Amino acid sequence: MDTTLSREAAGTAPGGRPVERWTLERGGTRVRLLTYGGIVQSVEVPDRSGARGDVVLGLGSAAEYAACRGPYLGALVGRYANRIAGASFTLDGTLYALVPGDGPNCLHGGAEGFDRRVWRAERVPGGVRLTRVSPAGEQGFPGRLAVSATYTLDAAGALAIAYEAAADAPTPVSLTNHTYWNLNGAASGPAVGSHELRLGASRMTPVDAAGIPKGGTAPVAGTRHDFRAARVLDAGHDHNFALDGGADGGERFAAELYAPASGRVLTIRTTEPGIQVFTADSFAPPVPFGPGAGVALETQAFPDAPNRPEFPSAVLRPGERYTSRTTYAFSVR
Ligand code: FUC
Repeated sequence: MDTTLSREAAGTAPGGRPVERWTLERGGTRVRLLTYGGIVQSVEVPDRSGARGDVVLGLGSAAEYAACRGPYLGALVGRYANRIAGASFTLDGTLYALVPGDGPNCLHGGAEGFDRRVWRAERVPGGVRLTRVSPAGEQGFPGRLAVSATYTLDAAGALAIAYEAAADAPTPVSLTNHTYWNLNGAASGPAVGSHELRLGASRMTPVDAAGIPKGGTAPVAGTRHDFRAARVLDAGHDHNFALDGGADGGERFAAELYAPASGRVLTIRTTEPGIQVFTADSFAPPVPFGPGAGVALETQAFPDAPNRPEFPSAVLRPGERYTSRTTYAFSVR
């Protein structure tokens, strides 16, 4: 059986544009997403005993998401996920100034990033495709960018998010989804301390106090960043890991998150070179979740790659096609 799809009106975004909520269901998984910000609002999957529960941190309406922007709950992040130092970069000899926000740096595409936009939705086999055009100069980024994000469920209930983009001028592009996971359920208490994490990363990108890469990558061996073997998720992580495995454009293992209490397992595979692990330590009111309530696992290009020639290139040029795919598979043990 293919994915069951339904849509309903879900209020309006700031500015008055109508928002839709789409529900996708297949193979034991039910996903709700909003056309506002491409937000993954809920993901319900069975626990060890077969009881379905919501394993992401979500809110009710588009207005609630708009008012609670800081954490990027469940959002589609772009045009460039993570930080660009000094909110500027030089490409082909031209200096571009972006909209800062995280101090002097650009974070997650600027003050009005892809997470603040209403996307157009259409049915596709297995799920729904969101599209929008990011005009040239949006938040300071060069070139008009036509973007799509396609959310599908497979027969086993795995969620795939596939991104595509094309530009009419060279531009950095890095798209991700900013869902916070708590496999014991959103209301169960902290994910930190109650989950085990394993990463397919033997190196990470060291950063300064503002989260800006210092340059190059460093081995995780012997540091608190070593998740090569599963271990209990501790607090204090907001770092990008350089994923091991082939650079042939195929998906590689990124992360396995396991909650012993519920038995739920999330396995993430991606075509991206990096994954940011953020343990939500900074959550405080008015964010309606406590510190460590969930963990964000953001597949992405490396932070500040537009200013870091040693990092894998994140530049899309006219005539090329940006493609990125991440799968979130659910199981129990
Ligand atoms: C992650 C972090 C940032 C930020 C954001 C909400 O991407 O890297 O520090 O707090 O989430």
